[in-house]
Amino acid sequence: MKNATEGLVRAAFGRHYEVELLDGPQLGQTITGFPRGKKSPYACGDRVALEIASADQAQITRHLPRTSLLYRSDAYREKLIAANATQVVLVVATEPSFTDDLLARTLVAAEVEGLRTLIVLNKCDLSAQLEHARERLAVLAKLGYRIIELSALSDASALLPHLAGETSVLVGQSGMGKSTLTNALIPEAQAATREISEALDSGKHTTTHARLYDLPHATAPGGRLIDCPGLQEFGLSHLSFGQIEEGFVDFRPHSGNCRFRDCRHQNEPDCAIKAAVESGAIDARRYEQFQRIVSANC
Ligand SMILES: Nc1nc2c(ncn2[C@@H]2O[C@H](COP(=O)(O)OP(=O)(O)O)[C@@H](O)[C@H]2O)c(=O)[nH]1
Ligand SMILES: [Mg+2]
Ligand SMILES: [Zn+2]
Repeated sequence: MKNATEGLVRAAFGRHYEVELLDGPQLGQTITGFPRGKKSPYACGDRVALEIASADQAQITRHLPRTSLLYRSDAYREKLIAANATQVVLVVATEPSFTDDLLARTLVAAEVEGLRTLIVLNKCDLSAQLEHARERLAVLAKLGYRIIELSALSDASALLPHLAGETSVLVGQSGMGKSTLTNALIPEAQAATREISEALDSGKHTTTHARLYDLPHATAPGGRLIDCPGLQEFGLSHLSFGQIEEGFVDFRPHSGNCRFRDCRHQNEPDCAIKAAVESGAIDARRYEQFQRIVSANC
């Protein structure tokens, strides 16, 4: 007789998942969950239905309704990042340099999914590139995006007030300091990282899978944090022209005001977006970024 129950995906390894049981006699315990068939359609943060197979293994039969799903895609497949997150924390650093493209694409994905966004400029102790990084982020600050400057190695507490009650997913290129932030905010996370790197006997701490942590109640009540592997690209093949446009918050006041309803905002007459770029209402760099994302999708 199979024992059905519910669980929370704490870590996603691709072909299997670490799942915390949310009910039944093993409540609170963690078991290994396997998907049915060849697909791995679950993400870190998913609530799933399970059939318990043994004391430490279960089959995942489906995911329960999601409040959000952050994912990226290329022409061939979708890559799930996190389920049920409420906020995307985009981590960039003074060094190594970050790419505007990844930043813009992540913001679009978050906007379309209705997630709150927060940008962290990390490694502010490395002051040589600090001003340059600030200048690059200024265009986003002007749009109203919240930007928090900190040095995760010495003090990550500036982030705490923004994490209470949210399920935040850390997104960014590798080496920006996502895991350092996680370790600074969550005591158990540090232990887990150390154990893994000792077991592998490598000095490296490269994150290979997404993991969901509970933030301490004393510092960020109700907060959860998902640390993810670094991204080099954020493919948006799953988004339509209209969705990408919607993801550019600065385009919204002008959208729908072009002469042609199917305006691509290139060389059409009476284009409200181009007019806004010319008047300075839309930053030219944002317009170019939009055109790059849209043309990559064709
Ligand atoms: N100087 C400095 N280095 C940092 C800071 N935060 C992280 N690092 C370093 O940056 C490197 C990459 O950090 P990591 O957390 O693994 O980045 P992740 O790939 O985004 O998870 C590590 O060597 C960290 O020690 C910081 O605030 N200042
Ligand atoms: Mg990492
Ligand atoms: Zn137009």
